[in-house]
Amino acid sequence: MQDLTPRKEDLDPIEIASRDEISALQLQRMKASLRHAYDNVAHYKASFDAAGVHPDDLTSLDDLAKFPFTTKQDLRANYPFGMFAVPRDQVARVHASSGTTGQPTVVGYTKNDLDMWGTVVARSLRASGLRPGDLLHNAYGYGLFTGGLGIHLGADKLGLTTVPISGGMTQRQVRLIEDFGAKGITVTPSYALSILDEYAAQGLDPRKSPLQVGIFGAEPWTNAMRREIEDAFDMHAVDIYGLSEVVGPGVANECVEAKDGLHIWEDHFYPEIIDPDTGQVLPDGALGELVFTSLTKEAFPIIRYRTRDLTRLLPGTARSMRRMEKVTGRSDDMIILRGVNVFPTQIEEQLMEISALAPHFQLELNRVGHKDEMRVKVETLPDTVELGDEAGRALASRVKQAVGVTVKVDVSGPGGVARSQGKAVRIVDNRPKE
Ligand code: DLL
Repeated sequence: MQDLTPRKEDLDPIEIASRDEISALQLQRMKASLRHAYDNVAHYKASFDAAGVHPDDLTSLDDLAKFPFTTKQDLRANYPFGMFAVPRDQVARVHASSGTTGQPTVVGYTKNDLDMWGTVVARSLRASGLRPGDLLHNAYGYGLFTGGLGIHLGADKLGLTTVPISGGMTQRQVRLIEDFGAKGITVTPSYALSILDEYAAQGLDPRKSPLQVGIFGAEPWTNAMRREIEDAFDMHAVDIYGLSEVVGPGVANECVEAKDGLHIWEDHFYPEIIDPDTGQVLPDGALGELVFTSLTKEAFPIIRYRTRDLTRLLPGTARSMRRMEKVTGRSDDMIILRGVNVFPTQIEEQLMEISALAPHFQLELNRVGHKDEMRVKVETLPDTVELGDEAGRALASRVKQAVGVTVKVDVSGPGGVARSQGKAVRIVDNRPKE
C-alpha cells in the first residue's frame, strides 16, 4: 500500500490548532448557535423555556449540559419543515431519511450550510489520502440519502474528478473502476464486499485494481473487516461517519496515516457522550451514546441531538480534534438475547476469523416456544463449500466464547446471504411484536 499521508500545509489550519484555540472558537460558535435555534425555531424556544434555560446561561462549554436533548421524535413531530430556522425560500436543499420506521425525517441546508458541508467532506477526503486531481468513484446512493450528494460536494471542493455512479449495477461498478482508473472509492463497507465478489465473478484480481483507498461508512464495520478489505484490494480502508440530522457524511473521518478512530470536525460539530439511561454527560474515554450540537448551521441548527450511536471520545492524534472510536452499533440494533446484549459488529468480528466463510452475514431472530433464538446466516467461499459444516460449528463456538450467547449458524453456498447495495440489513426480526 502506498503512503497517502496528506501534506501538513494542505490541511485547514484549525485541524492542527491548539486545543485552546479550538475551545475558544467552539464557545463563541455555540453561543451563536443556541441563540439562533432559540430565536428562530419554535420547538427550541419551547423546550429551552420548559427546562428553564436560556442561551445567555451558556458561559462555558460545560454549560451545554443544562440544555435539553433533541430526539428523532422531536424531528418527526415537526415534520416536514418545523425545525427550520430560516424561511423555506432560503433553503437551498433538503434531504430526508428513508423513514422505514414511520415518517421520514427532513433536514435542510442554506447555501452557506452546503458550503460548510463541502468543507468538512473535502477535509475528510483529504484525510483519507485523496488530493486535487485524483479520481473518485462515488458509489454512495444519490438522492434523498445524504451519502452520494454529500460526498460529491466535498469532492468538488477538493478538486477531484468525481464519477457519480451511485449504488447498484455492480458489474458496471467494476468496469468503470477499472476503465477510469479510480484511486478512491466511497461506498458502504457491505456494498464494497459485493463489488469484491464481482471482481471474482469477472475473473479479475482486485489487488491489481487501481484503487488505493476506500472510504467506508453509513453503517458499522469492524477493524477485522478493515483488514479483510485492505488485504483483498491491497488498498487503505478508512472510516467516515455522519448522520443526516447533523449534516450527512463528513462529521468525522479517520486519517489514513493513523487509522486509529475518527477525528470529529469539532469546529462545526460539538460532541458529548452521555449515559443513555440517565442522560448524564460522561468523561472522555467512557463508552456511551454520542450526542451532537451543530455550531454553524443556519437552516437546521441541531442542539444536543441523541444519535443512539454508541462509542467513546478519545484525545486527538494525527489532528488536534478529538476522535471517536469506531461505532460499536446503534442502541436500536442492540439485540438482547436471553439477557445478553449483542451487537452485529461482535458477530462480524468472529466471522472474520474463519477463513472458510465469506464476510457476508445476516442475523435472524425467531421466537421458538417461549425462547428467543438467533440464527447467523453465513455462506462459504466457492472453494470451501465442503468445509461449510465445520466452519459453521467453529463460528458458533467462537460466538459462545467471545460474546457469551448460543446461536445457530446456517451455512449456505456462495450467494446464499442477501446482499446490500447501500446500508446492509443485518437483523431480520421474526419475533411476534409484543
Ligand atoms: O449514513 C451519512 C453517511 C453517508 C455517513 C455516507 C457516512 C458515509 P444517515 O442515513 O442519516 O446518514 O444514517 C446515519 O448511520 O447515526 C449511524 O448509526 C450510521 N453510521 C453512519 N456512518 C457510520 C460509521 C448517513 N462510519 C446513521 N460507522 C448513524 C458506524 C455509521 N455507523
